[in-house]
Amino acid sequence: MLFVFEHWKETLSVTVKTISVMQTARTDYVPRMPPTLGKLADLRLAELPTTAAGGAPLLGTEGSSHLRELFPLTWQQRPIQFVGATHTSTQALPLRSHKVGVVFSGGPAPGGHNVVWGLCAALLDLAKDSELWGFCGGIGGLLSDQAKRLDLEALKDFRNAGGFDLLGTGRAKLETAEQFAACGRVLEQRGLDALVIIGGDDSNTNAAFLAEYLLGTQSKIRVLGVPKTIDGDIKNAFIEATFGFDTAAKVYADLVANIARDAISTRKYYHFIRLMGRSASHLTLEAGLLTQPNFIIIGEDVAARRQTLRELVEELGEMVKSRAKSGRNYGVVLVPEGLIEFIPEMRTLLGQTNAILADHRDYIASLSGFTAQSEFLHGKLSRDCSHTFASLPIDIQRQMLMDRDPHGNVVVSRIETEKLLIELLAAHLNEEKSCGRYSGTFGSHHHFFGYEGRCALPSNFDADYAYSLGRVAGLLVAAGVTGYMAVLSGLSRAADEQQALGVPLTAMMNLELRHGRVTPVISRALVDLSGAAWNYLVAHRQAWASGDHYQMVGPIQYFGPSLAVCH
Ligand code: FBP
Repeated sequence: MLFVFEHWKETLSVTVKTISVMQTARTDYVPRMPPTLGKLADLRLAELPTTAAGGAPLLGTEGSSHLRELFPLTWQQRPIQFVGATHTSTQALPLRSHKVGVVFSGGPAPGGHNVVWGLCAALLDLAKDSELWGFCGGIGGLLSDQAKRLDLEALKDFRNAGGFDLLGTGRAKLETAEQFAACGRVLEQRGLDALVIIGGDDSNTNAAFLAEYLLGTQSKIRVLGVPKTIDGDIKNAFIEATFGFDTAAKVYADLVANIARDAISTRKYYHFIRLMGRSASHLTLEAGLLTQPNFIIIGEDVAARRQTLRELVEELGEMVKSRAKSGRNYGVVLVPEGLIEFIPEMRTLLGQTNAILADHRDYIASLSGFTAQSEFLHGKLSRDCSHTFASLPIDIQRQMLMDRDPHGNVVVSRIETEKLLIELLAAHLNEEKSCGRYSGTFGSHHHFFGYEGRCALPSNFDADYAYSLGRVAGLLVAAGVTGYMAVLSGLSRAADEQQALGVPLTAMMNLELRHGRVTPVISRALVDLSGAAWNYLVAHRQAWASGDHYQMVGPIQYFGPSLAVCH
């Protein structure tokens, strides 16, 4: 290692380099994109149907009357498509300069810098004197007008790089009338034509509200969204994936596979590995299918079966006992980060705890220490919930009382569900042993992989996809629309068969209960329990549980031929 460094150091100039040889090599990668995205002068705008062939609406219409009232100006917009000059549509894109702001919002996802790069390149292709401004530190930085000018030179070292460090990010949201007004003022004062928000479901919901607000003030500033999140849970009839998911899943799969290889080498530990995914279990399913561990818990399946924590632990116990019979006192279990909210009694407990913490935040904060806080909580919880809370290990109880996220929900990345399962399973196996039903050994390790994947160098897929999304956002600016999300469809096909779309944000919304209020949000897509990926797991999980079918996927490959995926 030192040898490699010493050798490499000699090739450096006297100035200290801040990017590695690999990073430098990655900056040379040229993202693939649909050829139409490169020929802006030829592009035309066409409207897309909102219903499928049989007449069913392509996007959710739940609560549509309420949504129509909230978004009177943007509700009726239709999906649009950018097509080549040969298309019958006549509306050509005006090629003129634009002054645009861009901001990252929420957790980082590999590919973010490429969105900004693609956007910058598209704006400059539209007109050489276009300007791009990046707001620093997320929506908070937008509100306090922290911005910097971005051009291709400034973006040079960020091409195909992971992270959001070009601008930083944050989880601040636009909620109050004052915040919307402040945001409008900042954008007006800077003379911007448009703002592009690169974010997840909540950030794009914010984008929809801001677009509606600005239209209502007669402002000409447009607001556009780009679908980002490693969680992969913005999906619908138009959106096939969020950028960042592919890279994060592959990073986690590499780590999981290495651990599985250790498990089968040393044959003495069960590894419980929690993988990120705030709500949906997509990352766990994807990493699981790539690596074939012994047990893959999918939150959506637990909820569909209304499986209690005890039942889940018993099911894990059956797997451990059966493997012990064939001398296998080791294994790998994947746990989705959001599991806790899918277990019925835990979901009820979290709901009540969130409400109590929201209603009595200051009083609870004034109580000194965990014992006093938990006594107060017990006094407010229903009998069943109080019982469930008391049955949890003390560390988990503490974690459940920690600060909430900006939506008032527990921060699941801080609840160590993998430790909870290990502790309950060890107790269960002890009981089984004392009854003579188990004679194996249960040594365990716990892991949490989340932050390891969010800022990795993007895979070629994410580098390409994110760059194209940035260019589509640039086209939407040129088209003069507002309240739209940049979309690229046909992702599994060759670049020249992919299509650039704009989908109205309001069309993706549904109503959810947040802080006890019915709130419009972009719908989160959960794991589809009738989908191909889930069915593949169901068909193989028995074999994976009893045997050792671990697959080594290796680290992400950036160069060389791509391999076919077999499921
Ligand atoms: P986004 O939806 O904002 O992209 O964030 C996703 C995520 O990575 C989740 O998987 C995870 O629960 C969460 O961020 C953790 O973020 P934080 O460190 O801010 O709690």
